[in-house]
Amino acid sequence: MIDELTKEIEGVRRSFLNEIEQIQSPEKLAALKERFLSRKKGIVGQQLLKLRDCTTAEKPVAGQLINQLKLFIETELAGTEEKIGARPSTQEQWSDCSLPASDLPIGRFHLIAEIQRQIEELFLNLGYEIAYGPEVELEEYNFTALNIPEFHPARDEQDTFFLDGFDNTVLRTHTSPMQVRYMLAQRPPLKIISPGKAFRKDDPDATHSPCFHQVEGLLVDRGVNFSHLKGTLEVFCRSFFGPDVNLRFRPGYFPFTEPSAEVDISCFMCSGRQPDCKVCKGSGWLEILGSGMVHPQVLRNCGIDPEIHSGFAFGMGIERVAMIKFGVPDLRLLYENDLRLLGQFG
Ligand code: 2NL
Repeated sequence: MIDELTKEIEGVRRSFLNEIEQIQSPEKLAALKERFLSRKKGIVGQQLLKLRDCTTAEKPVAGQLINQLKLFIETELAGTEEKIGARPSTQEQWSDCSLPASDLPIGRFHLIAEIQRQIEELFLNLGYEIAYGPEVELEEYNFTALNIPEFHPARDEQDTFFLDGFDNTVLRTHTSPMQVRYMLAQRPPLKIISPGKAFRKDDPDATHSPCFHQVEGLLVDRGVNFSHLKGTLEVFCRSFFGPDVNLRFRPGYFPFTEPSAEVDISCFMCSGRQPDCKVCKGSGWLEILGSGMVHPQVLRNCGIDPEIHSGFAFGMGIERVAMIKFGVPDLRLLYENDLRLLGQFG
């Protein structure tokens, strides 16, 4: 039996060599490989089946012969693959596995998160604390304590998300309620910023989103006046937009501040010198903040005596700041997760 098998194997080896010598194309080589080595019907596999007819003594010898045949065929196939260019030569394949991997995609912060962090860092350096708060708020903290009267349009179902089945709760429409919580829990002096998500029932368009981001700031102490507000916002704006920007305070209205002011910065692109400037549309100014002195009633609502303490507050939309600083034309671009846009920042 062994003699017979040895002869047969030698026959297979010769016919394989004969065939492989003539092969020029990767396709033909693949077909040859399939014919000899395929698991079920391959010629080598057929030889293995013959082991069944061997005696126990013969089996190990016969098995070794067939394995040698298989190894021989595999080696020849690999050599020919290389010769006819079916795979790169070992030299071309050479690599230094101790080198760091290349082209691994590295994550980064979303532009909104990045700007939020920049603003946080800036105010931390000015000695402020950061107070994050819940996104589901009590109407009391979101509206009432902030002097927003019962029939103010913001309290309408059209404008705010109310929570079914949970009385007196809303998705916060600004981050101010966290500042109310902070005032109720702490004694002045206090210096905080409150960054985070806020929600309003707006249809999405180029400048609106039902979920957006805000940073608000609050400082309460003895003797705080409007010039402290101006100085603080000037330091912030010059650090954030550039040392040369100027500020313009226009009278405004918010229920929770009195007096209130809208704050513009001079255009960081053209400084007001280019009538066709794309950033400021030629006006020379960019509106970026709302601010004011905390309304005495708001202080009282939060357990602070306005005869002793006063404070200033301000708020800005992070999306708006992002769009202005980086020239993003449409708010929705920031939420579409298109890495061609998002990959440029952070
Ligand atoms: C804006 C304007 C502002 C405040 C937010 C505030 C908070 C408390 C008391 C008083 Cl607890 N004021 N926040 C004040 C003025 C303006 O935001 O345009 N935000 C995007």
